[in-house]
Amino acid sequence: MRAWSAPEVPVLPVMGPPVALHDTPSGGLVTTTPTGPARLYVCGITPYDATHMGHAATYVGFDLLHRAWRNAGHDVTYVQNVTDVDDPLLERATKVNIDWVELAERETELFRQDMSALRVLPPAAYVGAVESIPLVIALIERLQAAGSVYRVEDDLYFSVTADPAFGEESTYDRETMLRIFPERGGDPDRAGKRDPLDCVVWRGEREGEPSWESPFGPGRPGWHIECAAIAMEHLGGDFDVQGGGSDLVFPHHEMCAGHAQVAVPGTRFAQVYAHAGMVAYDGEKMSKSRGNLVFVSALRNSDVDPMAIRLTLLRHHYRSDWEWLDAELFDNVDALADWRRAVSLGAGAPAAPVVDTVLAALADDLDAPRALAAVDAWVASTLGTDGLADTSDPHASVTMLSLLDAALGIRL
Ligand code: 5CA
Ligand code: ZN
Repeated sequence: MRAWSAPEVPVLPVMGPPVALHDTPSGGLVTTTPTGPARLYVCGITPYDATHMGHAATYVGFDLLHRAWRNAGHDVTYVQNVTDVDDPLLERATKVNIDWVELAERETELFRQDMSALRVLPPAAYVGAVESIPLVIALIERLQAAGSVYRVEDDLYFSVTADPAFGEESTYDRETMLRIFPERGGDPDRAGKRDPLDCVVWRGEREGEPSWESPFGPGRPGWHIECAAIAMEHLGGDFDVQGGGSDLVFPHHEMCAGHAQVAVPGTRFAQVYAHAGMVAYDGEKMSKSRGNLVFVSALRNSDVDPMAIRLTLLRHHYRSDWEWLDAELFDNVDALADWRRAVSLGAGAPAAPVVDTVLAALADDLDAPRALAAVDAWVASTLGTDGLADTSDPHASVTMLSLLDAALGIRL
């Protein structure tokens, strides 16, 4: 599948520090140590509706990781999927009476435009579930060979007990897993399952649903096996970071890890599992199923500067849960105007210390709010809003422009 076009990113004259990231399984900070290109997988959209601020916050968050690695001297191999066949997509297509393929293509294209506008660096491989069906079939065959797959009517299930490390990604106890599983696509009560937590890897054909031929009969891929197959194919085992929103901690990332670890015993799926917080609106998690959405494209259509949207997202640490407030967007439109005024002066307050602070903050679990505080302070000193204007650095504007672009993805 085609990704979106890459924005130009300035190369900074100084190298950023190694990047540390919060890891869900260990609950602590882990310094990433890529050997060769840093390998990142971030779970992509299910394209049945437009990109909302929750999606945008997650992808902008992991874009900071992409940029921090590049600024630390690493090449980055970034892979993202598109869940272009799954229950919610098919349900929406039926509801609005449009062909599911057309719906998926339309919303994926809108997502590309939203990501470009927000200056999110594109993945090197942008991979759909449908085009990955041969990979999914091959992975299911490996799981079958390992004895971890069984049939319930026309569906194939993965035995979670086949992975000795099952549960280590989320660290949830069984009771918590059983509570969350049905809320996120699981079917604990299905008769014939060996363990209520076992998940579907191949869903046999249902009337009115699309299906593909396979050695297990016609059907379509389960959700978790899609990401496991795509990540293993495009990144190999034990890649650096598996990312997504915190709603994917369980079952999605646990099951992906389980599939990969049973297919290739003795390996880990990913070294670090990183999760972005949930963005709410009107007091509840912003989600397509609840309908409490603020769309990136709607704001763009109302001539909101995408950089103001990005700045608003960056004001919140990627791991925190927060609520989208329109007032914050307006504040950030004003802040950007101040930033632009400051960099238009040429000279300004010393920029080198800001470079160090911003790179250090971002390498420390992508602490964008701390980085932005340093930028705001530089703007205030340069404009003299906190006293006398400081113009002691003749090259300040040039330095700041490339720093904001390279590290934060804000192009003024
Ligand atoms: N296609 C699957 C992943 S394989 C999926 O979860 N799609 S999604 O469209 O529902 O979400 C896309 C990405 O946005 C996921 O990483 C998800 O964790 C994240 N996300 C969804 N809702 C929110 C939200 N309210 N706040 C932050 N991130 C969110
Ligand atoms: Zn995924």
